[in-house]
Amino acid sequence: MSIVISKAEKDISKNRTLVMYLLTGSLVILLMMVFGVLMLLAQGKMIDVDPGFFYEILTVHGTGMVGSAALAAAAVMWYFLSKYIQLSKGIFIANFIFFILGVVLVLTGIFVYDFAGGWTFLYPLPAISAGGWAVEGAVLYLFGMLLIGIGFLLLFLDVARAIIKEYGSLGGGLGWSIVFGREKGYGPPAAVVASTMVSIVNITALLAGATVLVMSLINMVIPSVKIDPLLAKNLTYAFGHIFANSIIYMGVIAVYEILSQYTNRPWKANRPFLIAWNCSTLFTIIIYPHHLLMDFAMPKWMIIMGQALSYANGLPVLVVTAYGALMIVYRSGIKWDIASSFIFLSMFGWVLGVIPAIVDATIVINHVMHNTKWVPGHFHMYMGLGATAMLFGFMYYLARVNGKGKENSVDAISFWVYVMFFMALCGSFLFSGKVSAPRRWAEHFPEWIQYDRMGAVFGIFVILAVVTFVTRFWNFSRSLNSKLEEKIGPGHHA
Ligand code: HEM
Ligand SMILES: [Cu+2]
Repeated sequence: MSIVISKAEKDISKNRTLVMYLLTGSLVILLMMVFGVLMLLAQGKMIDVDPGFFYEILTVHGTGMVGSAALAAAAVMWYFLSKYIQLSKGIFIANFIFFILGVVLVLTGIFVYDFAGGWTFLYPLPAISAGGWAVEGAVLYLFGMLLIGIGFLLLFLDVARAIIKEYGSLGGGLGWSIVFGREKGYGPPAAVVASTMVSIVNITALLAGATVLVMSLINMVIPSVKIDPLLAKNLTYAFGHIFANSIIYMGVIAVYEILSQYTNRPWKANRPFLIAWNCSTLFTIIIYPHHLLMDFAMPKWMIIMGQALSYANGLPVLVVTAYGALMIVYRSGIKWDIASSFIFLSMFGWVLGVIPAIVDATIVINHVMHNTKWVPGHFHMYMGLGATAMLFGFMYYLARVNGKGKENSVDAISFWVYVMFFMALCGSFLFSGKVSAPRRWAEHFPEWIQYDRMGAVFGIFVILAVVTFVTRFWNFSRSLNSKLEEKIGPGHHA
């Protein structure tokens, strides 16, 4: 009896940390969506916002979305990976604490000291704002980012450690013996393969990010210490590109695990699957120069590599996953609830978003489209309909697993509102790009404004839908608290 309860307690307490991650992540996403609509209202001249404040909102929206989606996606990874290997709960909690501390500093830097240099904090802009913000603001922002990065770095180091312990090496986690034909059969569970990839690319990304953050901080304190701006830009985009991409590679673990549970069919890591993940591991790291196609001082081979391999980057994993998802669902008699619908949608959103991204990664097109709203148009598609769909799907799944999965028509309607209006929102961005509206401009010409206004309306509907998802999850988390108190008494939280 006591054994049964203590295991249950363990499960629930495990879920409590997870729930903190997901609740924080989804609440921040919701709040950032409100900021997103504010930007569109400002660009559409429906509200009057000081341009300086617009760029503060832009900074907080970009930073906050990627950070909170990564936090929630890390929870997805951690949850499923814990089925196969022993991860440190202490590190999992430490990452959360680093995250909260970092967020406080970042928010103070932005809203108290007016830092508005964008999530790219591109050297030397943070230090030289021509009076836009106090240097204290930039220091707080960069230091906050550094703390968030250290937390994630600890988490991925722990993931790598646990994978090496169980599978001998990171190559073991990526199924090299199968890839290189030394063995026949299947590799490690899909969740392990994906987590190995993510820990490799993100440890790389976070080290690059920490390097440029520390260098910039030193430069701000001792201005005579200068950095090569091109090096700084390379480090920044290596970090930004990889870290933002990793969200979907963590979220996709929910696709593998949830679809195989719902269909009662295993998702096996066969050789093509493993080869795809190995390719994406390498490509994700080396294609970031597609963010520097306009930088003529870059070595030409890096630019060409950035373009050529960008086509190949996400594609292998996307193909094996989308194909695998169709196959596993085909004639399986799967039950379509909100969780499985979100998971299936996420494949669709990912595929759809990659198409305009590939278009943009073509140098000739990039020279025209780059820095137009075409770019936010494509990444909102795979972030909003791909990555965050995986996260919301996982939140519904978690409630269901814990016996709190009572969904009703409000959830179903919200799901469809989310899909339709998010798609429309992305469409409005792509249209803005088509009429050459630049991205990241507070002031828009009259020709561009109609798309901003449409986008604002679509965004409001998206927010309403997300309020439903977050409220559901909130209620579930409260029921989890009372369940824990019943079992072990109040004031005795694990
Ligand atoms: C209601 C939903 C959303 C709305 C209305 C919205 C709106 C916006 C707007 C207006 C911009 C600035 C575009 C410009 O350059 O002029 C933007 C940028 C951005 N958004 Fe969103 N967004 C939403 C959801 C999301 C989601 C779900 C994510 C990611 C998880 C995201 C990530 C970003 C990023 C990374 C940027 C770029 C910031 C920069 O250029 O520095 N957004 N968004
Ligand atoms: Cu990129």
